[in-house]
Amino acid sequence: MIAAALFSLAFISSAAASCGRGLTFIDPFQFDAEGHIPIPSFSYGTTTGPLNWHNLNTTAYFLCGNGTHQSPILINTTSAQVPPGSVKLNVPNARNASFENLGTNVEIVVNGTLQAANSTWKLSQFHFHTPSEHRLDLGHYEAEMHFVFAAADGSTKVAVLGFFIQVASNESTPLLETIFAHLGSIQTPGTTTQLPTIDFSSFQASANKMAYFQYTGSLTTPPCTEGVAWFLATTPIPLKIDTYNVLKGTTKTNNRYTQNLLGQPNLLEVAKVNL
Ligand SMILES: *[C@@H]1O[C@H](CO)[C@@H](O)[C@H](O)[C@H]1NC(C)=O
Ligand SMILES: *[C@@H]1O[C@H](CO)[C@@H](O)[C@H](O)[C@H]1NC(C)=O
Ligand SMILES: *[C@@H]1O[C@H](CO)[C@@H](O)[C@H](O)[C@H]1NC(C)=O
Ligand SMILES: *[C@@H]1O[C@H](CO)[C@@H](O)[C@H](O)[C@H]1NC(C)=O
Ligand SMILES: *[C@@H]1O[C@H](CO)[C@@H](O)[C@H](O)[C@H]1NC(C)=O
Ligand SMILES: *[C@@H]1O[C@H](CO)[C@@H](O)[C@H](O)[C@H]1NC(C)=O
Ligand SMILES: CC(=O)N[C@H]1CO[C@H](CO)[C@@H](O)[C@@H]1O
Ligand SMILES: [Zn+2]
Repeated sequence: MIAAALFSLAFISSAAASCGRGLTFIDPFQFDAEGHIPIPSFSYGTTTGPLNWHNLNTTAYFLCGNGTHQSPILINTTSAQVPPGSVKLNVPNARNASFENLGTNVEIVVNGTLQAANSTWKLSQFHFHTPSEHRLDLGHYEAEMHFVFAAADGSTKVAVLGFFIQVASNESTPLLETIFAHLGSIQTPGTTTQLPTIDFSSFQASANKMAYFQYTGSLTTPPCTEGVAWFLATTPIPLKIDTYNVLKGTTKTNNRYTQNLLGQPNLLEVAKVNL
């Protein structure tokens, strides 16, 4: 058993980040020789899952096991917020955007900007977790969407704009319905499809009217980089149940467990000491 585990660890290559995908200072983007997207070495399974990410590369993934400002976290209705108008998302209509199955999640690569926390940020991609990663008043939502940004000034600062997604029988979010209609084309990890023009105007108009929970945490996937400016919409967005089932059938379970309070020892350190 141990020999088998060591054997498979020997084949784990360099860092491949899902949440940080496209941030070249974290995860240099490249296709393999066949034009497929390389699949990350970490997973949401057992020995390569979130409890053991730090051991997949104790140098590169050190913070996954030892960071003290890790995400996701428990949020509650009294957590710090920025009011409506503090966050301005601007995503022009995207033509021929790539929709990619990274194995650990599905992402859409589009251009756009965010203005928040007195800074301008450049959109790298957005992707989905099922169920949600953050929990509100202890409860998960069915999914969570992450728009990932790099600082526009060229520094290595990262921001994530997150939205809880709640299933509904009577309403949905047109942007999500448009995108998820193409999930059937990327069922195989490593595959990609091109999307027809996507119109973000109504989604961003409503996003720009929302209040956001705000805190500084980390990427929720290896290398679990800290100093990430998080903005999480206080209002969930709806998704039709049937569409949600197609998303979940593709992404399966891809949420990291909630981490310790900001500034407190990493939960794995706490468990190690007390085990
Ligand atoms: C761990 O990550 C470092 C830095 O990214 C890299 O140089 C090294 O090859 C990785 N080690 C393994 C075993 O993958
Ligand atoms: C709400 O969250 C804050 C910040 O994490 C925490 O200090 C507070 O104890 C929480 N309150 C409840 C009722 O859970
Ligand atoms: C769409 O993007 C793909 C991949 O980047 C490219 O091969 C193709 O030529 C593009 N099509 C159009 C109409 O721009
Ligand atoms: C994003 O911008 C780059 C550079 O201007 C352009 O080549 C690319 O086609 C744009 N992508 C989309 C989806 O519009
Ligand atoms: C943005 O700038 C204003 C004015 O300088 C300041 O009061 C505010 O605290 C800043 N907000 C953030 C999130 O840095
Ligand atoms: C859908 O149903 C929910 C729960 O009953 C309700 O809160 C919401 O307003 C309804 N939405 C529409 C568009 O009818
Ligand atoms: C190797 C290392 O730096 N370990 C640290 C991990 O974090 C705990 C506190 O949470 C420190 O006590 C350890 O020294
Ligand atoms: Zn994410």
